[in-house]
Amino acid sequence: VEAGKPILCKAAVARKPGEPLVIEEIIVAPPSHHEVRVRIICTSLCQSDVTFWKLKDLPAVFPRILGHEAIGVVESVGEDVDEVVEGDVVIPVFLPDCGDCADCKSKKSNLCSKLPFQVSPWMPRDKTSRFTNLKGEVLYHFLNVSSFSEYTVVDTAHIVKIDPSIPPSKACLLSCGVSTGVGAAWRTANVEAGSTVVIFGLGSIGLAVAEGARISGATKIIGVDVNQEKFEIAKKFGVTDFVNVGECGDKPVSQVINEMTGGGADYCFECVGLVSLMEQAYACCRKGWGKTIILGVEKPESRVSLPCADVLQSGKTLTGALFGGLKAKSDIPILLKRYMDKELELDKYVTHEINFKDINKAFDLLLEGKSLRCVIWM
Ligand code: CXF
Ligand code: ZN
Repeated sequence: VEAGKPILCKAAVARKPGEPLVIEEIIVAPPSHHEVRVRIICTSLCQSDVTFWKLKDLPAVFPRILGHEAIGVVESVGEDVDEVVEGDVVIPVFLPDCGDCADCKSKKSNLCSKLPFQVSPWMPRDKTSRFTNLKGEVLYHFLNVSSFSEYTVVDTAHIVKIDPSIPPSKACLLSCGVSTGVGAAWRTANVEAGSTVVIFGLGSIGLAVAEGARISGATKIIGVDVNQEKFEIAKKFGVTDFVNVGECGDKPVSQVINEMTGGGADYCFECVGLVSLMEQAYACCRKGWGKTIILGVEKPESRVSLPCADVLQSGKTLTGALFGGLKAKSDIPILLKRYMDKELELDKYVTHEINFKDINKAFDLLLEGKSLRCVIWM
């Protein structure tokens, strides 16, 4: 490969909704202004990849290169790039951090206003693609990363340079899911020692919230799920108590939790993406200071409905967060240090490791509920 020249490499292309990805030869254009071309070391599968892979709604965004949780090496840089050089190890992140705008400069926001986050099929700055195939067909980008390819192009606002001594299969987890959960407990909620926390949904995000709450010193961490088997796994992540939604009888789950906690939890996290659970979560955070944080992805047009009496009188807070409220460039290195200091545990999320050619296996495992994180080696 040579800087400034197109690269021919392999990518796993999503051609039709819900159908297995196809490994194809593709052409990756050189990075443009403020962009870097990255050789992916490994990537992992996040639920959002599956969500967009299944999406049938128009306008259909296929063929597309999915994947957004990854780690790689800078192969070449475009013009006006001084943050990284060829050979630097980087983590791509779906959420931008330009460092320049009012939001990026404020510690109160992680929602860059220079390159506002949107689920777009293009590069964020010039709204074009860097991917074509040998027939000249354009392949769409995904979440500003598209890591299911040996090489990808990412805007510098979406990369974080990291210490190269960190094991890649652990570091890549901080690119999306684990950071989102841990960050939600740490940055969005700011869970204090002694807190009571409730987590709705014990998938990777919920377990990462538990991890963040445990590190923050929460004493009671209640996991809520429909699958009893999740409790055993969740204990390793700090969950101390379990509520099986199927075993609440006639009681709404919020009532069960209000009874267990003597009036509600300090922090409730919704990690499924269901309006009904968002409402239940709000109903069982404590009056006066309870905070409910939504991380689950519902249909964008869905509406949450809250009793006005509670909104006015209860003093509760309801909020959501992208990427757990983390600022990618400054917070990922902190989380990596906490991993190196053996405070943050990442190894236990990696339930499977496979070769890139078997990428469809990662989809099967996640769909069957058999994996937390399946690391895919390029
Ligand atoms: C999600 C967050 C909500 C929008 C789509 C992407 N993040 C990563 O998986
Ligand atoms: Zn993700």
